[in-house]
Amino acid sequence: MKSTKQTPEVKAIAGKLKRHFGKTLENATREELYKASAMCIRDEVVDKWTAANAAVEKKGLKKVYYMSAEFLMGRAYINNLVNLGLLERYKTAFANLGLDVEEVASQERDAGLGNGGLGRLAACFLESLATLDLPAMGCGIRYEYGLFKQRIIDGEQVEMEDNWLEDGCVWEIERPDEEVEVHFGGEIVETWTDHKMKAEHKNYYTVMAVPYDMPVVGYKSRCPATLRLWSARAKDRFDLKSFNSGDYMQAMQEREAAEVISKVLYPDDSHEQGKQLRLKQFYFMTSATMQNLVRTHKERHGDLHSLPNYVAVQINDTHPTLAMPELMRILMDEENYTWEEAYNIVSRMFNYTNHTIMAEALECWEEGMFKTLLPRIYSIVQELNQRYCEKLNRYYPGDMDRISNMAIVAYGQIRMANLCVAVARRVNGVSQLHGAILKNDLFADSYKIYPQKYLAITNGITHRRWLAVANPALTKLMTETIGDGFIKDYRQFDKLMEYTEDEAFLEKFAAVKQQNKQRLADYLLKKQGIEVNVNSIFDVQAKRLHEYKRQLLKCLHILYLYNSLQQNPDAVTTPITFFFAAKAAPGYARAKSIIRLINTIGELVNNDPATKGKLQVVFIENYEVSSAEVLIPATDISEQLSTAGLEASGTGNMKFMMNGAVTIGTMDGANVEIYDQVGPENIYIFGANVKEIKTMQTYKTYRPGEYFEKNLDVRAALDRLIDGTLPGVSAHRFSDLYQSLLFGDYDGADKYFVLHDLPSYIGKFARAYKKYCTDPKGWQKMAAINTAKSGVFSSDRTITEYNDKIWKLEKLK
Ligand code: NBG
Repeated sequence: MKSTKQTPEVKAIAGKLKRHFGKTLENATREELYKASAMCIRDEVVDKWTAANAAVEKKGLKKVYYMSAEFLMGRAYINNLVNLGLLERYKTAFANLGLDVEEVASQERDAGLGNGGLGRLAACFLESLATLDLPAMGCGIRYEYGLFKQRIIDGEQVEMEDNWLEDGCVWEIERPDEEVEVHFGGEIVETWTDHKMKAEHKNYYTVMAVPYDMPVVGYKSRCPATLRLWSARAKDRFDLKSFNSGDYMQAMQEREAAEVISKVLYPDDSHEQGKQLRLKQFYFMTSATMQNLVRTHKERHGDLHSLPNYVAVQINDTHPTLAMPELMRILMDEENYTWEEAYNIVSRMFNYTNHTIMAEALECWEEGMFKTLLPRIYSIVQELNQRYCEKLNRYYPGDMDRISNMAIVAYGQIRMANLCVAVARRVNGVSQLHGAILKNDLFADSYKIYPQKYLAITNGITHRRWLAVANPALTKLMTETIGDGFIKDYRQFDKLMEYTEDEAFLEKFAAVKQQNKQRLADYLLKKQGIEVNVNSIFDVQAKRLHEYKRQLLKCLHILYLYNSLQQNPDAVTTPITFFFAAKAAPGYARAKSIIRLINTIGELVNNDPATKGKLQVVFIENYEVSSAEVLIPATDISEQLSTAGLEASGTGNMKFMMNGAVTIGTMDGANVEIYDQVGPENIYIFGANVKEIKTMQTYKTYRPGEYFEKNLDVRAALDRLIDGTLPGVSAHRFSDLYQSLLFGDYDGADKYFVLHDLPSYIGKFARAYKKYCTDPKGWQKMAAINTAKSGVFSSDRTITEYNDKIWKLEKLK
């Protein structure tokens, strides 16, 4: 390491190295350099954050609490530098030390406290809130283990623990002074005085909730957001009494039992499991947040009646639902408010976002378990239910079917979505299509009573991370072309439209893509030892593995191309690399089989002389935020294949579009709005739309067998799953997948309509392929239009809408 010019940053880093590690610039490890420099950056962040918190408090500004069981933050280092406007200085500092800032930054572990879209959306929202100077706090759980790390061994997914806190996290600040008690179990004793019931919770056990704060800085703004994550601890960290009496196991067990609550993020995406611990986790984070919020408000304003003027709460899917009955409990049992007073406050403060209509993801808790674990919350939920059903009976007199469908408690189950819909002030969907499905389908009966409750706010992504951080080459080109105003103001993306006919610009745009393809190739060589052809088309499907997202459809398409090449070597001229990146929930056997299938198809096409060099299948291991940042900017074709009506929005689709990929997709979720932005000539739409799917469902007219019989291409592709020609697996390995496509799980049809949409997909892909091969200029123009039209998918737009329509926060000036 050469140590030459001492910039202020170099000096600061040297100072931290000396004080915290007893090292110098010359003998520090890369990891220590990362930590020392991150500490310098953190100082800047914390200065800003402390000042902003004081200013927000002084001015008494309203704040949004964004409650979420997941925050998929990824790395913070480069993002913080970009947002603080310090990237160039740190680049120079490390260049002086003979190092590359990106390389240092890659020492940071991803904060992977989320599964997919829902958790990443929460992370994007915090960054936009900060950039827009809107006072905000994200509230969740400080899982000791994030989402599992995925390894692929012999083609199969293997899960490893993600011990992300092992070496500490530079960005978090522990707040022991703000810890609170959370109570579980026990029983409720009711006493009546003057016609007023007092509920007392007895014989409960206590878990301590300790907050850790992580400031999230915005881009050139004043008001960093706070991500507050709660960590569970035993009340007595160490019970000396039982230890001394020789009862070591007892002492250790109690501690373990408490701390297990924040041990691990549930790695399921739309699939439920581990019920009781999950319920504990959700109550833990909601109770801690509500107690904290009440305490803060009382300190500042005394009276809690004014809470809704100072606080808006957004519930991210149903996981934090219990915050509503929990606040009722605090107001009634601890603050002596009447039911009516408490309900009045709660029903004005809370709003609920629904993120999926998949039935298995709409949380229900078994009544018995709920009552045992949370007896007081149970009685409040019962009362909420009773009053709600009485109200419903006035709208739908005697219509018991409808009322029991809408009830909060029915058939021994407590239904979180119904509780949200009953109590929350606003209920929103995450794309226009999804919002309409909520109104007309999922919550139709409630919508008829409370139409003013419902709205749709299309998701967004922060273009600081997904463009400025992830794609510096494109950011530079855009800055040279239209100035850097777009980084703060998403509306300025549109200025690029002027250049989409400009040959010189398009050439540079293509060069940027090429550079990013090379970057991905280097990354894969280093990480997985895989070589990819940077002169091939990069076709990417990256998202959680789920049947409704239809990775299987893509598999069948590749088998179709493979079959075509066996007969006609000219069927593929320009080579194509198919990238898949996906984690499957560990308990979701079929999803794991699909991963195995992808890798098996890879083995087939990557090694067959007829396809080698023309088709390549690459499975990117352990898809996470930091790998997405390398993958997305390198993509030519973005695969968005969900069955119409099932993907609530999608946000990956927006990231790809922004980075100049052309979408091939169904009319689903936000794809519909991408289509509206770019126009039919700049997107490839295939397959059945929502209406057509509905018709097939209603009249049961979908018969997969017919596609199999009549379409020889479909049949030949599908037959590969069971005819013994796939390498390395027995002929039975994929018979379940085969069956699922032909017969489904019930009703004799696959509920994801894969074979129905496959011929249409094959046709559309062929059109896209032809365009890419025969009209490269035309393709570049399409790609550039996609970037130019992506501004509206910035989460700055999304957050502005939430604020205008729901939260009504005032900016910190
Ligand atoms: C996901 C949807 C996506 C959507 C994100 C963010 C869940 C439960 N839902 O379509 O599947 O983009 O939420 O809203 O993760």
